[in-house]
Amino acid sequence: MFTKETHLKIVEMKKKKIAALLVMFAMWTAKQGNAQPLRLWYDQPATQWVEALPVGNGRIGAMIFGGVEDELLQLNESTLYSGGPLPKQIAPGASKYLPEIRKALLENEDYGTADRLTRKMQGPFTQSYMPLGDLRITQNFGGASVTAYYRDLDIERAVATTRFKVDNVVYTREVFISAPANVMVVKITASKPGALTFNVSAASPLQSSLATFKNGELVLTGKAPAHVDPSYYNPKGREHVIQADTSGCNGMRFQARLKVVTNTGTVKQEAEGLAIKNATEVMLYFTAATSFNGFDKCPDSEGKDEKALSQSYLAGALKAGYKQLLQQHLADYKKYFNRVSLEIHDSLGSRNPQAKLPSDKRLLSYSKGAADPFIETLYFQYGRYLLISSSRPGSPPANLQGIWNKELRAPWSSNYTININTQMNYWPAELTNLSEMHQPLLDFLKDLSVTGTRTAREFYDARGWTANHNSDIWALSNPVGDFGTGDPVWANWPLGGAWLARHLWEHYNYTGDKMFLKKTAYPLMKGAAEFMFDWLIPDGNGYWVTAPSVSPENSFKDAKGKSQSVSVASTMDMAIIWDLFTNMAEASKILDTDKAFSDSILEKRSKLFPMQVGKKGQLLEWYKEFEETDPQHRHVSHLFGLYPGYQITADGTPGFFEASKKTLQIRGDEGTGWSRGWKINWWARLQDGDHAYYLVRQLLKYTDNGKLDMHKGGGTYPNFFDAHPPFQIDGNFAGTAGMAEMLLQSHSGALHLLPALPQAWAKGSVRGLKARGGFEVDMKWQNGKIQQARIKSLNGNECVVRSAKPLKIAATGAAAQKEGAWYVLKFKTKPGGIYLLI
Ligand code: FUC
Repeated sequence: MFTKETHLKIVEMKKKKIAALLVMFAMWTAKQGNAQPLRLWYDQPATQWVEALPVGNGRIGAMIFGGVEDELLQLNESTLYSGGPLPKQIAPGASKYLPEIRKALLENEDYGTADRLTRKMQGPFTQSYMPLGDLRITQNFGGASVTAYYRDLDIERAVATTRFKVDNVVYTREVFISAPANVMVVKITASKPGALTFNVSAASPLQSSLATFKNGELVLTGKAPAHVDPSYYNPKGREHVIQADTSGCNGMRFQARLKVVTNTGTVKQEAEGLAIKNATEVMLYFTAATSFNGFDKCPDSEGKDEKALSQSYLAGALKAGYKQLLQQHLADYKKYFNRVSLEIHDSLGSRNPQAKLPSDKRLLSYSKGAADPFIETLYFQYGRYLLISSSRPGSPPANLQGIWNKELRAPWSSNYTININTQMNYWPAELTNLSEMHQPLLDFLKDLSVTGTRTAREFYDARGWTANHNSDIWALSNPVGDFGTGDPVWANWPLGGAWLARHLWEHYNYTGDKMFLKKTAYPLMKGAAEFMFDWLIPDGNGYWVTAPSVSPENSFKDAKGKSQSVSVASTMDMAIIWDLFTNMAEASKILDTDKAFSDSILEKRSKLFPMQVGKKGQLLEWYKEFEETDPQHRHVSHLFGLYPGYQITADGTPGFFEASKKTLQIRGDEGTGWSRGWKINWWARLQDGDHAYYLVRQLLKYTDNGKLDMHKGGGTYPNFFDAHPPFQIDGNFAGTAGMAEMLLQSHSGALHLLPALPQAWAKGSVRGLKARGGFEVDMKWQNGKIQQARIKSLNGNECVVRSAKPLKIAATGAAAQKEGAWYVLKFKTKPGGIYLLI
């Protein structure tokens, strides 16, 4: 008889079985784990910057060359910029050109006049991100031969090691940069007692002076210029680097400090540095601080006390000592890094002959076609490593080069380009479980909204806030171009703030943090929406349009065949506004606030100038079917609605979904690093795993700086930095995000498991990816099909899972139903609940 007891027994047995399955699953993913250690390693020192290895804590950054007799650690501090706060007024009266521009565009289709007048609506360029200096360790071996050379960057520990042998002595240098202690630690050892004799010194390309002290301390004190022009702006007769600003605010101060600690040998003070003799183990503790005191404070007259700061960081580190610093660093770093693991099955595993190659040669061999999934997982995790190392709460957002820059006039000022690059830096943040690393960008938006409110009023006669093509640590938001020399195709583009605002919304989506939505996100999103509300104008045919409008940074041919860029309602403009208005309305519903405003933006949204499909079946980039000046242009801005937006989906807008595919086919797979990175994400959203994978391989194409094709030469440097070329970190981040997007998507109301799995990734597992709605997802798959998924519900929201193969909930047996092309499984969850799907 089926008694209550039998029933309870069955329930108990089932529970045990599920518990056992969960344990097996955990063991399986652990075993699958990283069969090969996640390391970049080399058998020779770096001979150029893109071979050096990056370490960082969001604040201090170092590029380690691993030289034997001459070791170079090129240093950065993430707040060190030229310039100072922006004036309250930039170009009074700039908005007065708008009526004339709009008349030229809407009444006369006179793009030339519109272009000419739009140039009058420009302000200054941004300032530049500065290098801090070089730390040199010189060890003279008198030409003795070096054997067993090895250097690596262990991204599971965020520790870099250089090791070599001279005269039978093994010398080791180990470097890490601790975020909790804000200090870089270099541990130098010799295998033979007393064999360590070297000099350490520091210098800066900025105005600076070095002081050395008897107690083994070295202090580099300096000042950033009051102004630095972008590297691409070189009008004759102009000083491009201005050290002092006698009429306004002088530049930022900095101080870097290093202390040598050793129990063995001697430390001697010399004019150029410190001389260490006959030691066995030596610690170098290095830290740095600047006088940066916020985007609106003069870093000189209102600056922080960089001396006191650097002293206190160093004192703290010395008090803690090496052992504790290392422990603290590892605990802190691993807390973030270990949240996600990815394994793509390699049938040869560690027997793969590629595994014996140093990382640069291995990458080269991979880019010539070798099957080596480890390179892909390494690249994926390297993106996460770079984000943890360059973007920490309290630091500025990661810039065009993260935090690693050696040049006074770096490419594009190593600043924020917000028509794609800065946003791209943060694509992996939420999805790959690094929500905290998103914080610097979200905090920055508060600053940007302050200058952006002035820009909205002064340049566009509108409420709310806006930002254009570029920004910097001073939260510049005006159209750049130095008052008229900029090309509107990039300079005049007031959509940057609205695009950035979606990061606030996504942070809420992934975390479910309602307090954040209410206090931080909503007011900023609303300000961005108010600007767009005012910026839209009627086109006379019943639609709301933007004018002037550009599609970054592409141009078209007008009726006379002349290249133009300023027109009306570019597809990207409309897509960003649609995205913002949609998210805003949703946020207002969740918070139960501002219904009238929400209704008004939804009303405008319903009459936004629509997306259109052109003669070739492609999505149109502009409001008319113009001929493109460069049909293979690296920007494909009109696909914003496909990714990062979600206006275009397979089920919701199948026509535009197909047109997006056509657009990408016409554009081709070439491009800069970031362009290829974006394409991975687009093909993932188009659910074409093999095409996405092809682009992964394109992005990982080895490049060693030999040739510089600025527009189509994207790839990966020997140190796995993304090559635009030159180096730009955005491609690294887009690559990581894209690989995750191939495995998990959650933008259209469901957790889509393995939406774009390529044939090359037939077997594998992933642990810890995050999905919107507050879920953490582990999966394993085989023969291209999902085997099991484990979903942790963080907030107790209802979970909708979409997959190609029918899944059921192990605990209840509830099975997925076929819906269109997919199987869909819906279930209620409890906060903290774990659900095994088989
Ligand atoms: C945009 C891109 C360039 C480059 C620069 C930093 O202007 O078009 O390719 O990435 O940003």
